[in-house]
Amino acid sequence: MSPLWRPAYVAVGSNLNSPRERVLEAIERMGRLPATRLLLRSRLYSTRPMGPQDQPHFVNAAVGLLTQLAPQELLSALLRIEQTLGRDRRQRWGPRVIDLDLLWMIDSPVCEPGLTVPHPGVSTRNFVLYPLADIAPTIKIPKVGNVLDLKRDAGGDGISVLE
Ligand code: A4P
Ligand code: MG
Repeated sequence: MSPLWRPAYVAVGSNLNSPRERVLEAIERMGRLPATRLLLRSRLYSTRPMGPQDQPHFVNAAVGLLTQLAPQELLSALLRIEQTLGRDRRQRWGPRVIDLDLLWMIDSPVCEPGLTVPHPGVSTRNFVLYPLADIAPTIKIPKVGNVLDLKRDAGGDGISVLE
């Protein structure tokens, strides 16, 4: 753990077992992580699935944290929350009770087996960029781009505000 508090952004997605409630539960649990403060939450979005289409629409959101955890420690905490909510990993891009992706953490690029930050999906997915633009429209992710530019380029196909 570092004495420094660093901003970190996490994408939240669910399309099983009352997705809206699962998203809110995951957010609530992130707010209770040690050495971590939940500062910002985006609106909730209803989004068309990327990947297999024979699955329900997703609810997606994003949160902004301040944390003293290292990226690996934060990922472990996120994976524990996924397990608590009953995540089971089967099909790639298949339906899921909860998915928590560490999108970006300031000054902490990581490229190692099991963890890539910035998350490779952040640059093109509108279900990530719309929520992220709610809470961090002005940030520039190094080697990826400005969130608002990325959001504009991704377009709003299949996405609508739920709340
Ligand atoms: N991992 C590596 N880097 C990271 C990171 N930055 N954050 C590793 C989180 N995890 C990271 O993830 C597999 C492993 O990725 C983790 O164990 C961790 O060590 P996973 O969530 O089990 O795999 P997955 O989700 O099935 O595959 P993938 O490619 O990660 O899928 P994505 O990118 O998470 O996309 N459609 C809509 N509308 N909304 C969605 O939220 N989500 C997905 C999943 C597909 N379609 C969707 C949505
Ligand atoms: Mg994931």
